[in-house]
Amino acid sequence: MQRAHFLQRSAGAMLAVAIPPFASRAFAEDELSYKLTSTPFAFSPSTGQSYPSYAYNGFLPGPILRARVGQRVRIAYTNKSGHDSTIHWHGMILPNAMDGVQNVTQKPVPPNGTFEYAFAANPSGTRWYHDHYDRQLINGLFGVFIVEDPADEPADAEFAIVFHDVPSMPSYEAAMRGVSNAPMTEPMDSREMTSMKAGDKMGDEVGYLAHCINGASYPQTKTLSVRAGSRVRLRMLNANPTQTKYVRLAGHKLTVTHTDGNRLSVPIDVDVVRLGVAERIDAYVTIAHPGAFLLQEISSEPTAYQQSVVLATTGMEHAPPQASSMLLGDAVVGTYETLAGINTKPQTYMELRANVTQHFELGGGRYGHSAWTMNDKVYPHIPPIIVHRGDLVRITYHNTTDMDHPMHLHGHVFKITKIDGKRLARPLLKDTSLVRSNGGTMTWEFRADSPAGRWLLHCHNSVHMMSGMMTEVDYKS
Ligand SMILES: [Cu+2]
Repeated sequence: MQRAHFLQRSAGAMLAVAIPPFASRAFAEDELSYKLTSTPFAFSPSTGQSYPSYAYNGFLPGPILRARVGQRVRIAYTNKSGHDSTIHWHGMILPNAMDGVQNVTQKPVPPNGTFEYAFAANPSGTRWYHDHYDRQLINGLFGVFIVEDPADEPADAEFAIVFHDVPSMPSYEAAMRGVSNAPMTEPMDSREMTSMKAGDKMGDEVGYLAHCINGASYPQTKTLSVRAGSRVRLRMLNANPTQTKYVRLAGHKLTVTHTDGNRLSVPIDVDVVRLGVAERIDAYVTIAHPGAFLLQEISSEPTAYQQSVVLATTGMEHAPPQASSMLLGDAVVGTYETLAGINTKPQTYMELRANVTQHFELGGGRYGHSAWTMNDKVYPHIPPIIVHRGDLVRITYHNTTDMDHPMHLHGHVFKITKIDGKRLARPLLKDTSLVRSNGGTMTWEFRADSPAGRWLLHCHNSVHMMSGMMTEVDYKS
């Protein structure tokens, strides 16, 4: 009891500083206990600003939760948010009743109600947790959940980097009706921007009032202390509900080792990391020399500089930091194709002999309309994919809309095997993946070997999810 209380009090404070090595005592325990309490929260990312939000244990983002892989975890949740609420453990494979989806896997936790989540932490990697009600998710109820893998390359320092933003709620409401006037924010020379045609009326973007890393806007983000020559691990999460983030560390390449917490078979060096909504990237970097370096979002949004944090070596904390261009230029961007390679010899690839196949046409999003569809239907009218334990499942997508869709499957890790007709050389292990706009296609493969139940399959863009782009993978015995 005392220990859980300690974790509740101390965990959040760790967020802006290096993640300390997991205490050997905690590592050895059979079971870890955490307490999470959601409350309304006045969020102040910069002096003089205050936005009505929510927080877990008084922290936004919530405390970093950690466990060793396979360790039993109990999380006692108390809902003081004032609204119905649940917690979803994103990227975890756990009993279906613990998945935290209101009215699908559990009854909503009512205001002042409690619920105990209990499961074994699996699989290893950078996972996260968040409320499954959109208003609370987009306004602060999210945090990182690290499942330690003892086989990972050791690092001299480790930081969780959460990219999050304060939504303009009128803009969010307008986007739900398809009449928002918020602009796209990808880098000016990105594929998304250059494929725009003059006069394109989006209507579906959400405007943001502040851009943050780990609970603050630059220059008030807390500087991360590093040593020259040290090997640093960054566990990055895009907790923004609608926007893809491009991220660069000035003067350094980033070595990507994990996508959504799952280890790449070959680490890949990139200049720019791309993080779709809800995605995680783990990257290692060796600090080249003494200095101060800006880790920043690359974007066409005029206030994007707020989403920056300085990595500084001792004595350089107050030096003007080295920064990056807001254009991609000829930078190597960590797209799926960059991370996985393209297979030029398709005959060498053993295709999964799927016995369950499902194709989805992703549609909707017309100006002035609210519907986002899968095969022309909206949730709950989209027939679920029915599987039996042991089935080999292939899902294909064709995105006919003008926005990328970060499609997320609960309770499973799938492989991306094919993008836009090209086979990946080293299929990527993911729980969320961007299906490219304007005709993009993608193939997922996975074995249905998760616990039985109803697992949501949906777009993680909150506007799209709430406007119908959601179905289920349901296990039948
Ligand atoms: Cu979407």
